[in-house]
Amino acid sequence: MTSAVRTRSSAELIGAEEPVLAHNYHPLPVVVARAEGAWVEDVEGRRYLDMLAGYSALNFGHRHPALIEAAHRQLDRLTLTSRAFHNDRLAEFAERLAALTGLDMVLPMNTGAEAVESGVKVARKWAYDVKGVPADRATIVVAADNFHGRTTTIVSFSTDEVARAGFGPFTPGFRVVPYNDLAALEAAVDETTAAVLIEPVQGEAGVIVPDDGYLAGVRELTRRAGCLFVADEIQSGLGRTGRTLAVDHEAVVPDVVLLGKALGGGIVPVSAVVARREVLEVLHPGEHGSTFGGNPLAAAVGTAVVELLETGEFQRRAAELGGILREGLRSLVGEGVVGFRSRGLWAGVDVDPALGTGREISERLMREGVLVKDTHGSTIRLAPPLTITAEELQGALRTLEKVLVQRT
Ligand code: IF1
Repeated sequence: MTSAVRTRSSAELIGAEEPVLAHNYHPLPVVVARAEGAWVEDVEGRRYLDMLAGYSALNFGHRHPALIEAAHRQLDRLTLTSRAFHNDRLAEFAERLAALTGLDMVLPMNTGAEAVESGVKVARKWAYDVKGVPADRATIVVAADNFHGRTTTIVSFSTDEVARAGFGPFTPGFRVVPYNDLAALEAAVDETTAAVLIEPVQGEAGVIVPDDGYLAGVRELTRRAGCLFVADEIQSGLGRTGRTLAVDHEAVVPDVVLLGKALGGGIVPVSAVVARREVLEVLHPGEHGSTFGGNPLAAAVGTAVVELLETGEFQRRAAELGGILREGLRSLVGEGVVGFRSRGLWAGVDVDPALGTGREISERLMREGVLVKDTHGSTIRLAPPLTITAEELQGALRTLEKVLVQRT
């Protein structure tokens, strides 16, 4: 007997998740059913402007036609071989991604955390095989308030108790220094240091943009100390800040760049470690791997993403629209906004705590048709798709102004 497939309401779907889905998130009470461009639609047909864009995994908007076409084309040909065999998509993906970043070699992975973990392993192996650090003595210097993912090793060097508590024992070999502090960084680097691993802009910490010269300082300091500069561009990269990579704002070329999120076009998980040849050549067959890393579907979508970025169009849009975002936020300072940081189409907005928590502001915005995500306290993050129009962005800013004066 076929039961009629009745579409459950948002409320019914939220209720149905409760007993069967791990409670590792506290989502806003919106159930998205379809999306296109910068807009999503819930089960009841209500539309929302997506100002989170999957934490920058949707830089090209929901279902960008060129990316969907690349995925469909590949789905009809080949989806997975494992790396036990070659596939006809991977060479072009690696060539064009290396060229886009100005580096030499690519290690394809899937999630951002896998790229970070792979970067840690490669940096350590480089320290032993190339720099000559004694076995198991390599150290990696990271920044306080970092966010690099959720694996046990990665949370080992997190300074966020919520991300760490209950997951010990932790991986040793990491030193934590304040972000945006070159003197502290210099003091932490020594002959055991394999790498300095930082976000060029700290995302989860609230879109913390370092002082001009910080990234160039890290580059010079690591060059002088003979250790690697590993830039985690998983959230800041691929057009978000108005340049291909956030490090481009200071014309800095790291030894290793970690990419993810938008590299998969919002369709499949695609991440990568992109590095100088000397670094990735420390890996030999059998020493590292992944079932899905470099699969033909991921490579086809990743190549289409790189192709979108090769023209510079999205980077220019993020820079231009970022000016509108910045001006709009500046006009709200003193009108409910106590401060903000922005770079390109990415902003961390500190709302007056008297007006509510970040969560409460996010819920008010949701009721007005705009989706954002709070980070900590009363800070919300704005990271729309780079395909958003100026009118849509100005509409979102007007809505933010409206909810800041609401008390409900
Ligand atoms: C969650 C945060 C953002 C990242 C950077 C590596 C990764 C991330 C700079 C790992 C991932 C995601 C994780 C997701 C929410 C989101 C997030 F709030 F967690 F911190 F964006 F700020 N490096 N960030 O931002 O990539 O393994 O997730 O693919 O865990 O809730 P991933």
